[in-house]
Amino acid sequence: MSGHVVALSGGVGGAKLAQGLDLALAADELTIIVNTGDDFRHLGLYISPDIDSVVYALSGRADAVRGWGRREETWTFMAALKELGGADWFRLGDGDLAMHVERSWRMAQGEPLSAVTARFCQALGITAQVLPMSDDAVRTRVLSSEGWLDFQDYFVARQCQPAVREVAFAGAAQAAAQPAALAALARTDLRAIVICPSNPFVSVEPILAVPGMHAAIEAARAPVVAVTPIIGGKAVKGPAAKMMAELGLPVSGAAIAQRYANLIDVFISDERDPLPAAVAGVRIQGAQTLMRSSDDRVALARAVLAAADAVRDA
Ligand code: FO1
Repeated sequence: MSGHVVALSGGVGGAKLAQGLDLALAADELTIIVNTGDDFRHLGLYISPDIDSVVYALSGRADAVRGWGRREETWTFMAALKELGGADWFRLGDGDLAMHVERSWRMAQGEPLSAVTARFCQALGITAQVLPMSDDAVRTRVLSSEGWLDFQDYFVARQCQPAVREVAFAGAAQAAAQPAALAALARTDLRAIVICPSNPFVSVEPILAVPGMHAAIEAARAPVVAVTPIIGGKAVKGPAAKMMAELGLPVSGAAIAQRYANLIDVFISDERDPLPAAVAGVRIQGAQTLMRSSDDRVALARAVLAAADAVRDA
């Protein structure tokens, strides 16, 4: 079956499935709408961590162990910065630095984030359309046991240690959804919308908080499939499980399925977990969701597409 696929993605886990979809689909069949709630300015540079992760994954440059940044990275800049007494809590590798410098000066000239991202994709041979959810600033903030924290202060500087009480998306109400993202969701040849196995609270929900995005997904003429970021009561990477516990939710795929219930047609749980109890209007099925290799990514992408096609054919 052919048709266009739209994926919603955060960083690490989302980028892996985005890469699987990219490998499983033809060149012009994939649009990825990426969370920009983690973006911030650091050392005068504009950093867009989830866009970076998706671009590195799709161009085969991602570091598999750290989950962010480039593989075969060197750290001369960070060592020199440390010698000068500079801020070394957020690590920018030597190769990665090029991305942030090039992006920052272009944005300072007035180029929007979407245009810079498209430029990078073209330069790195990425054929999928990679779109920031908005070109306007939306900033994820965490109300924690230590008060309100900007996202990277919570995530990197504080290593997700403070307990989370609430998550907010500053600027979301005033942000304009990326026009190309709305256009992709409105396509008549749309085959599937995929919610990648990203953290629901800080990676997927910022995208849904941009006005028009939720409604565009609801109105889309294609099945919506979400993949669990929780396996065996744990997040594969990152603080999703810890956050769920702190927000008073059961740490399970079932709780994620419930959270997305009004938006999705299919929930893909990990095959090692017992299938979550029925959620009204949602098909629940198991698949191998842990993506260790490129083959795993493609296999999961194919399982997701097959699940969407089965809903369409039913
Ligand atoms: N994550 C870390 O845990 N420590 C870092 O020093 C760090 C640096 C970094 C630099 C560029 C970039 O694109 C991402 C970076 N990340 C780092 C990852 C990132 O902050 C988070 O993984 C995402 O925001 C969550 O999706």
